[in-house]
Amino acid sequence: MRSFLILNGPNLNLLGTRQPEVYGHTTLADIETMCRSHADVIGVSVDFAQSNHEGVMIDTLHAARGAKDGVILNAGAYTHTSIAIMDAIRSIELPVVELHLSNIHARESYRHTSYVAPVAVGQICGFGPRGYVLAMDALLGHLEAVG
Ligand code: CA2
Repeated sequence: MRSFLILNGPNLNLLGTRQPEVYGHTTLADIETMCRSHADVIGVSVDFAQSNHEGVMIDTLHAARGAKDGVILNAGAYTHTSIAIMDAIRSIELPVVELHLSNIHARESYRHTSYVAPVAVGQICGFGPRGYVLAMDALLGHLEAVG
């Protein structure tokens, strides 16, 4: 069975509790439940994690090397700033799908740059919580295509 890490970055623990006009009413726990039930449908296992700390996220990515088949990463605002996370993704030699709830390209210009994008197999953004399920299908499809 293929094994995915779904890693969420800073402030995403607040989903559903603040700024619902931007990020909606769905909590991160709701998203985890959605991912786990989709994992059962498509026959993969998932680890679901969140951290507000760049170094912890990097440690979690390092631990995925050799232990997971791929990563779905919503790096939050670190997407737009973190060369360290970009380097970590490169170092783990795993396919990473970049994910955002919002359409980062339709928001402020400082969100248009992604340090994750150049080292990801692809990016899904703008579809809200359903993007996680789309990302799981995309990652599995990618793994099946590359063998
Ligand atoms: O759209 C996304 O998923 C983002 O990764 C979310 C990040 C943002 O910095 C990225 O540009 C796009 C922010 C997550 C903050 O989540 C909050 C949720 C509720 C209340 C406050 C923040």
